[in-house]
Amino acid sequence: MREQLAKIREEAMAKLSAVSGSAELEELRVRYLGKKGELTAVLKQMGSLSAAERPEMGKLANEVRAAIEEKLAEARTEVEAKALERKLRAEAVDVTVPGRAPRLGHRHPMYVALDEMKDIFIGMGFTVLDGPEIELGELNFDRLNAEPGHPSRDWSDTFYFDRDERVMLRSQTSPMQVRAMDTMPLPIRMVAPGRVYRKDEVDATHSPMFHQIEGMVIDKGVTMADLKGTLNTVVQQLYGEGTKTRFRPHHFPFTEPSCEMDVQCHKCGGAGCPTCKGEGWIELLGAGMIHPHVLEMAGIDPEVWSGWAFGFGLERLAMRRFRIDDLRLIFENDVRFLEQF
Ligand code: 2U9
Repeated sequence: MREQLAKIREEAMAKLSAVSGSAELEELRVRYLGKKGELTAVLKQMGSLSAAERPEMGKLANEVRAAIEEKLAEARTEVEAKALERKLRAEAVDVTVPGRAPRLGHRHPMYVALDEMKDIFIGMGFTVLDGPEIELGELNFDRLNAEPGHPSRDWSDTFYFDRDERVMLRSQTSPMQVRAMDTMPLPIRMVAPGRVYRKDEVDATHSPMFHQIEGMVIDKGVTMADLKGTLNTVVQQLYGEGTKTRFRPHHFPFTEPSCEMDVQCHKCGGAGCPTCKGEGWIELLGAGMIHPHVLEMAGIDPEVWSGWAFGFGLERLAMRRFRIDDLRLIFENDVRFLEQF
């Protein structure tokens, strides 16, 4: 038995000195110290020893176990250190290698124009609202005074989801004004930018999806003078101090009276040139005093409250601002085009 123990010790020491990985280490631990290990097997034979031999052999066996445990711990420390070193080497980063500069994008030119617009209105105390692009026909048409049979409700113009014309892709952002009237306390000053949809064929100036920004003010004693004053202020900020505007009468079902606003051509100063098609003026937006019936439908008393509203197309604004001559370029998302702004 003495020889057996000496052999186990010698062998274990040799094997543990040459161990190379943690799996092998575990294998050796089980082999020598495990329940079914070599040392346990020897100890099981203790019963056959004489009472005089037993303590001596027990002491020897314990020494062997202690020696193997110590060596095992030593080998484990070494294996772990080697593994850490390997990992560090594999994951090393050479901080002296020159970096690769990331290609930074920027806002789409139309959103540059939109953000500028939002800033101007926020500066005047307007709230910016966002709303659904899938709308109820009721909010998009009925509540805006566009009666059944109104040309804008035609199937050739509008994307409906059902035969009853109950659900549709909004054709204007105006339903957001209706939602505002239904939910916000008076007085209201709000703008609603967003996508709108109309069944237009794609060409240089048309797209079945485009963006609008519309706005509305409702308060006591609001008049056409407020409309003109506010929109003139917006134009001065957009196109510079001293930019001239003119208002022409127009018709919309949701405003009465209605008008369109032109800005004097920035290219020729009003003399007439290709940019303004010889007119000297460029159409910018539509506006008007909110129709009393539109206020009534929202439960707002037109004898007490009055308001004005406006709407314009964002693509046209961005195209003029950045001198883009084809609407399709705005939506194609060709980086070679977008990079220029
Ligand atoms: C409510 C009351 C009034 C919104 C308005 C316009 C005039 C207008 C178009 C111009 C070109 C949009 O991009 S475009 O197609 N819009 O001219 N929009 S007044 O008037 C409202 C809206 C909601 C309750």
